[in-house]
Amino acid sequence: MSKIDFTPPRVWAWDAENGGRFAKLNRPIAGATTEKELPVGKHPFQLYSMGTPNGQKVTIMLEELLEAGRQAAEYDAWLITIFEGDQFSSGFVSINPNSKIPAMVDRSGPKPFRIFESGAILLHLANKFGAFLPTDEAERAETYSWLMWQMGSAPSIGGGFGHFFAYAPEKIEYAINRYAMETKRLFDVADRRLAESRFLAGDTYTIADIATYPWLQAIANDGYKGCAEFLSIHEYRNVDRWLREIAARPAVSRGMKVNRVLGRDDDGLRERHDASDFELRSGETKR
Ligand SMILES: N[C@@H](CCC(=O)N[C@@H](CS)C(=O)NCC(=O)O)C(=O)O
Repeated sequence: MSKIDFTPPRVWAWDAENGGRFAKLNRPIAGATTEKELPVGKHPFQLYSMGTPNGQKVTIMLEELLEAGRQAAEYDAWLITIFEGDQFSSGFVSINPNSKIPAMVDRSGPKPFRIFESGAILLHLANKFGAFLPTDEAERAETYSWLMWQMGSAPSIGGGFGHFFAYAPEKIEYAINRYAMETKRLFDVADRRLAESRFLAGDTYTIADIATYPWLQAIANDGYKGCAEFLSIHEYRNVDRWLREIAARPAVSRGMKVNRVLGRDDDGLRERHDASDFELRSGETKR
């Protein structure tokens, strides 16, 4: 029977085979499935992530801090391969009970502590280093607003549009239309804002731009094959101007590569443990 004719039963039951590409990954229960500790490197920040847009937000931030000369932001970026279920290991669940990348351990002080959720990690780093977060109260409020706008939008773009356009085992017209409309609406929100302002929160580059860039560039650069044309992304001229300006930042270029194992090109850096790792051949890990 086609899923279009699906009549929900009174009580939902889990069909482990019915998740398409995600069948072996997503489950209706939380918690660890395997016992495995996380590795720990030598730097103050230990990041456990993968180079998806949510992961790239954090590696861009860390690279921006290093670019700004903040050596105390040195980090190890360990690869968590979500398609192999690494996010369900006991070690990972202990730092993120939600089993999603990115998650980080701040070991800069005497007592290490965890931080999960990309927006929380950006805020933690911005506050800790006093960077990419304006000090003026109104500008700071604007930064919080655009940051949370992005955090609220990502599930519609990735989990909604991306999932139904690229990954779902069948093309469901209703779902694709619903999320295409929402994704275009979100691009229009950004486009109108960027018509009046150089960056999302105002004149300065902030964690709101760092959070938003990986997601909007993924759609603009056809991260889901055919999506840029499908959504007529060329119409969003101000988003395009902003994407180009951010893409030109050296720290962004480095941050986008860290823990990246997916994608059409092969310049991803599987793990990052030292600034010199960016000189490694693609896919190589020095350890
Ligand atoms: N709101 C979370 C979302 C994180 C998230 O969805 N991560 C995805 C990769 S982009 C993931 O780990 N998925 C694995 C899974 O669903 O099991 C954040 O921003 O940190």
